Amino acid sequence: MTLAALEEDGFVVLRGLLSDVELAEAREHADNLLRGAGWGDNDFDGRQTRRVYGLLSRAGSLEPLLLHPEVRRLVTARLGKVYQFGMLFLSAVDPGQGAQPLHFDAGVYPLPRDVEAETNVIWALDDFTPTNGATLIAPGSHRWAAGRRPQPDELVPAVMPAGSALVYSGRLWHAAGHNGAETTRRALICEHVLPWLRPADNHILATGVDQLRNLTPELRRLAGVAPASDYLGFVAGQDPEQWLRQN
Ligand SMILES: O=C(O)CCC(=O)C(=O)O
Repeated sequence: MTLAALEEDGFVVLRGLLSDVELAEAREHADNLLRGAGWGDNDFDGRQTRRVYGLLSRAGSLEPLLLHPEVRRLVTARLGKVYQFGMLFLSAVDPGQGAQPLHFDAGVYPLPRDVEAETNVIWALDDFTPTNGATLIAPGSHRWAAGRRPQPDELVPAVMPAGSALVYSGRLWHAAGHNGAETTRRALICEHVLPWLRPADNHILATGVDQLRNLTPELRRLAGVAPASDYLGFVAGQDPEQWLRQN
């Protein structure tokens, strides 16, 4: 049912995926990482938005979110068994931040519009409300032809309680909304990309080989260490896991 909604509407909101403890721990870890992060220096990242990248070596209490089985079930259904993280970051949309420019995440790839190259998730670490910058989405826009852009009346805010996950197609038009509230809207944003595409973030470089060895095998695979198929993603003719054990 959730998969059918994701395919039909281009998004689905999964509520109540985290226990109170998991949510509290994720928020605390997010705050530690966000502390000291500066605002963006461009309109897309947000001049009143803080972003933190390079999460894999310090995922901590965010790891259960990155590997949540319900999200992974949907992503696997859309992308297949092998996929990798694309862009992965914490985002803190501070009060006063205007709405982000509309976009679809897979727009970074020169692919036909009907290819599902990405299935992504925005974890709400705070309640997402119409006033605090809930993500604006254009339902069904993942099926739109190239060149069609959403009109204002085609956008709805993805209102959801903290601990929910907005799972959406990389072809869905969306943007962070305007935060007119007095509190920050925090989110963990995680893209999942077909294994034969270059991911938007270079997780191998950001994490480093030594830290990659310390990740759980699943997180390491998703960092892009898993080959897309025999030979595609090998290191010196070897499967990367074997290479990591021997080097
Ligand atoms: O924060 C959001 O609600 C969406 C952010 C987003 O789509 C992006 O930065 O690419």
